[in-house]
Amino acid sequence: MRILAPIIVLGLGVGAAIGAEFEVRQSEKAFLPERLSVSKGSRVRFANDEKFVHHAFVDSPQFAADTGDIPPGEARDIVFAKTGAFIVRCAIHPQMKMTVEVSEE
Ligand SMILES: [Cu+2]
Repeated sequence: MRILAPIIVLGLGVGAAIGAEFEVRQSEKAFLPERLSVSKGSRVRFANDEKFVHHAFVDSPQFAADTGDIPPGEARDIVFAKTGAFIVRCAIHPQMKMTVEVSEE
């Protein structure tokens, strides 16, 4: 028999996968990890570890999404509904960049 225990997201480490949920940290004006592979429909949480606002977005011809401002200590999600490789940027810090690769489920 398989026992399903409750899973706590924090403490599993950078980029840890929980079902179709992933977490990206925003720390020292960088996204961690810099590259993440997920399946289509996955929810990626962007957590702000800093004392100032971040604002993650994707703007590609195939897929666009925007978290809006993410206040310090808070998180916002993006659901990646299309396959492809998408660059995530921060609207406030142009040097911040990561890639999310989305494959078929
Ligand atoms: Cu930022």
